Amino acid sequence: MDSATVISTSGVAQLARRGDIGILTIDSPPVNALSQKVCAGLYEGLNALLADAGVRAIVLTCAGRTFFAGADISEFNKPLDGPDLYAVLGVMEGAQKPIIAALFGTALGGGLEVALAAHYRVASQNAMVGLPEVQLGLLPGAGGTQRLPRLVGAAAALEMIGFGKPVGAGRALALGVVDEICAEGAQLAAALAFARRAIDGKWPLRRVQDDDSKLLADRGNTALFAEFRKKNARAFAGFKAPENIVKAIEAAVALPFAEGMKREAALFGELVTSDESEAQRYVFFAERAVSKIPGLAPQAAPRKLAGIGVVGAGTMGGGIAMACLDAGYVVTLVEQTQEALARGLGGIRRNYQAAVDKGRLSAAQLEEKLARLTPVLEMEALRDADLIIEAVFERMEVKTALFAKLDAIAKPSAVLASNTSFLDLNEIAAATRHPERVVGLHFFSPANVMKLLEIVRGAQTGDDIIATAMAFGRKLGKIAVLAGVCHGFIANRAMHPRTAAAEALILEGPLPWDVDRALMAYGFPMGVFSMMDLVGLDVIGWDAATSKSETVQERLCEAGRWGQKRGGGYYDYDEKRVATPSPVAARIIHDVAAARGMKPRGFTDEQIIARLLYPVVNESAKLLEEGIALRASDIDIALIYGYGWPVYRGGPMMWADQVGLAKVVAGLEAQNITPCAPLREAAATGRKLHTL
Ligand code: 3H9
Repeated sequence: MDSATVISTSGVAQLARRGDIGILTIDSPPVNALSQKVCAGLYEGLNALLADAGVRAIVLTCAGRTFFAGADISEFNKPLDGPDLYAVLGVMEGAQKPIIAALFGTALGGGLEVALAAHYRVASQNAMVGLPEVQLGLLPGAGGTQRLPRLVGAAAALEMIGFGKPVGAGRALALGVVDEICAEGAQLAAALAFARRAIDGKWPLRRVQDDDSKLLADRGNTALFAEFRKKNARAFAGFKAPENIVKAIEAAVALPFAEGMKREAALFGELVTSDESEAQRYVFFAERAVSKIPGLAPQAAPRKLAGIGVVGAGTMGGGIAMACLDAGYVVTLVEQTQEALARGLGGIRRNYQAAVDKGRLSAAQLEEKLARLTPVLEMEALRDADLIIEAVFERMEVKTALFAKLDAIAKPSAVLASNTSFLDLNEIAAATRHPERVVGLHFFSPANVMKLLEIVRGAQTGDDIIATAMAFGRKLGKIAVLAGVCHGFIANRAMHPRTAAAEALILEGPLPWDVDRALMAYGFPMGVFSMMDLVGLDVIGWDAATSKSETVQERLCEAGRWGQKRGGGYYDYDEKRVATPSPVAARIIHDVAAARGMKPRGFTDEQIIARLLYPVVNESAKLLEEGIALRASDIDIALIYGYGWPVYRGGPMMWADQVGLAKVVAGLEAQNITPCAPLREAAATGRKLHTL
């Protein structure tokens, strides 16, 4: 192909010509987000090519790794300075020359909306396209909700925009989102050839907004939308954006384009200023910040890991082994007795079999995974492992004895990790001759499912070990959060006050189901009492030998109400483990409260939430102050992925800022809890807690 002649390069925009075809290339690393600068470049570049009498068609593309990946998320709610995205789209749709967008990489959000305002779209075969705004608590606000349905029909648009999952180029072609796909990386050549045909064939200027033929069938079809809402009510609960998206697509079907655009703008306006979207946009950046560890020695490269050893085949060890197998590792699983090993293996096989039964895994994949697992009774089998993860009984002397042994067996380059949830990692590391190779890998149960992995850095843990652990977490598909050593690390320590507050609160009036209902209405997937029943009341700090019938938990446990496994705890459970409020538990609570002279009173859901979650905010601020967490947003991420803190609340730090720190401080004081100094200082000075 003849090379193009560059006409000008200014800022992010390069203008070039190949014969009578103009090429506008935007170059704004890393992902060509549509910042104000990019919009200005697009606006001026397009206008220049449109004004150039020698140009008869325009190809629009990007340099670098991707076509525009969306609006610049960091610029929402910033004052506008220059032409915005709407102005760019106006120029495109008013153009009297065909504009062909050449897509590659990830054409997402505003990026796809730009492409939809072009007359034609050509995509590299490995490109992904989509409107993922819902994941940021938004809707596609640059015509996406009006143009995409015109190309793909209302039902497909509901799926694509409602869930925000990008589709591959092949599917995009089948749906009608793009007009042609080409070999990987050949999008510019293909778009130029496409433009040539458009010029020579005098093709009409095909504006998406002008053709609503695919929408006609659904005009008046209210059932389509009602069913979509009903089917997804659970998935969408608590989120604001999905409902506005459905409304916007309803408008696309029912209204002329210009009116639909006005409706979209109003619905977008509601979302962009909402707390939910502010929280979700923050989480987007927080998720990316969490993997950045400042101050690591530049030469601290991750070690290569191939073989993983797991010591302990209980629930945690089994889950960890599965997580490693799922990531493609070769795993050696060690237990002390044949019986325990067989039980652990049985559990792993059963879990995989359940996935096969649900069609999520093939029988061949199951066998392939198990073929990479070597169950053994001898610790010496770990001599070649690159990483050994201990998941044995949570007692210090057990762990130190094991680490001393591992230290002698493991090869010098091996990383030694403990899955302890509460114990002092430094003491564990001190049992070895090389504490610098000891790290905490704190998985959450079930370890093969839960996304959070806390990487615990001991006083002597080497930088390269931290780098290795972070890379390992990524390979497992986890969100790895770095934590310092303290009792409970980040997630468990931050959430402990919630449990303590809940246990105290039920003596004051609200019953466990009232508390759980308030938490679920707030957005947690499960209430705190349901959670305790699930884990087992007997294993969370109860000892039959010392039980004195003083607390509700003691009374429940003494009565054999150990939770779900016993058919009753705070709730009663039927044979299918369906919970109902328990009159027995209510009586015990009443009796314990009466014995302490407490009289029940009413609490609103808001008061229950303040009572339970303000102490979490306080503990989180302490974690930050003590340097246990690197940044506030790491705590938010840990609680979102470890405890199901609703993403549209942004975690405790973001939520506290939205509630108002003065209110949180006053609420804590009303509970006789002293707000920690940084929280008080932030409230007094107007500083935000939720920094990235
Ligand atoms: C929208 O378009 C609204 C419209 O309807 C218009 C309404 C008017 N903005 O993820 P990565 C940064 S909403 C700003 O690590 P990957 C990111 O923070 C938007 N920055 O790479 C990171 O920075 P750093 C709809 C962004 O290869 C760096 O780029 N679009 C944006 O794993 C690399 O990102 C979306 O929701 C952005 N839009 O994944 C798409 N995107 O290096 C959001 C990325 O400093 N983006 N950055 O940490 C993504 O899904 C992924 O970033 C992508 C690349 C798949 C593109």
